[in-house]
Amino acid sequence: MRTQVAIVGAGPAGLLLSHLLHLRGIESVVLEARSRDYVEHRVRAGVLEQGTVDALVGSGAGERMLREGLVHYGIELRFGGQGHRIAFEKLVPGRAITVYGQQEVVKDLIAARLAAGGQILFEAADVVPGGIEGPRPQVTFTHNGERLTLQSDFVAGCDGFHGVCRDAIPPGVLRFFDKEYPFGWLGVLAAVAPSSEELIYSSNDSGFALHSMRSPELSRFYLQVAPDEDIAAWPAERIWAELRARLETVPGWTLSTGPVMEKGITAMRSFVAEPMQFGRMFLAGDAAHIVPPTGAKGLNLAAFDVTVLTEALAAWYSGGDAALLDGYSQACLRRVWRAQQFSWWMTTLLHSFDHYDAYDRRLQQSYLDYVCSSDAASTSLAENYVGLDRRP
Ligand code: FAS
Ligand code: PHB
Repeated sequence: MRTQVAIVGAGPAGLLLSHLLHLRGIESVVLEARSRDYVEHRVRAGVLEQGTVDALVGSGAGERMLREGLVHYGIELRFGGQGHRIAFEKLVPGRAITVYGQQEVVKDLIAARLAAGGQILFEAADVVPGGIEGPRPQVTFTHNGERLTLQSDFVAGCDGFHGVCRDAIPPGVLRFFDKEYPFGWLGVLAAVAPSSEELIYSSNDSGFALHSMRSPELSRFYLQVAPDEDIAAWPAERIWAELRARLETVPGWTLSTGPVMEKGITAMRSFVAEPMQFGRMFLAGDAAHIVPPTGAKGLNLAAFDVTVLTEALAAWYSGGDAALLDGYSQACLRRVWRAQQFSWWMTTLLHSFDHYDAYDRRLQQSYLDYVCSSDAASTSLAENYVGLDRRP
């Protein structure tokens, strides 16, 4: 098999890259380890930055998102018995977020690719990238019981944190930066109308809780739990009791409950691999970096990486100009580190840390109070949350 760009991974990064390349007349083949059904139902991120919305709409894959996505002009920080709205319309006029599940983005991009005759090989096993240091890389894999080789000009590693592409780069080339957090998130999808119009980030001594949503009928919640928490220890009754304890902290506000459709525990980590490229291999999305989901940046960073990579590949194919390809990593890393710092900041601002003493907790409360009472401080939160403009 032969193509111009071999893409490993059919998550948001790989699918959006394939779609954007197609619009520039550049061929690709996407190799995905899991089934179509699996990737289309994997519940993950939920908040799209303005730039991601623009990329989807601008590329013709945003029509259902515009119809079904929930546009929000603010979020609430809840602590000390009070709710504090971060009003985007006041602080960052004209910018908003769109709440639209990652699995919906994946469904829309798969549909767009297949409608355009794109090639996505699901259940591709034992993917092995090779020859990435030379001009003719290839990816071998097993599909329908047959061992195949895909020859290409470039390989895009969009296979997430646990993929194989990052590890295909020779030892000693990459430098890793990482941080583990002393807690995880228990994510819950519930068939109940949201109890709030907008997202609520709630900070308590007993732990953080987030009230998000997916539609007028579907709510999405997260609870800070121990990093090694066993999901079996969280029956629905306990989930609702803890969500109420951490969210019903403002007089008169109550949480509606309903059937739990899906629950799972996500580790919290920060991670960056530098550089995000080697030879003809380019890493994008979680394959290159991970952020704690507190700032809702993971999916949006992936989208940004592939818009940069698309421009670089288009310059190379249209005129042999390799400057943007050579500068890909640098162009992405400035925004990657901005999102890393913001995600770390939101996480340390809102979560409870066992090693915090009484003095630390007072500092945290004072900082929360300052962020919500100072226009300068809340503007900084708002502009990072809705996403800085798309210039690298
Ligand atoms: P992805 O991990 O989405 O996609 C990688 C794809 O590559 C997957 O489909 C995988 O099956 C495939 N793959 C892996 N290895 C392969 C191999 N060897 N061969 C072929 N294919 C291979 N972000 C938020 O903003 N908010 C959240 O609430 C949030 N929650 C999350 C919960 C979980 C459990 C996880 C893991 C992540 C969460 N994230 C969240 C971050 C997440 O949304 C990522 O940022 C986003 O999926 C990044 O997209 P990709 O880079 O495409 O990686
Ligand atoms: C979500 O809706 O999944 C979500 C929203 C905001 C976050 C993280 C996750 O910070």
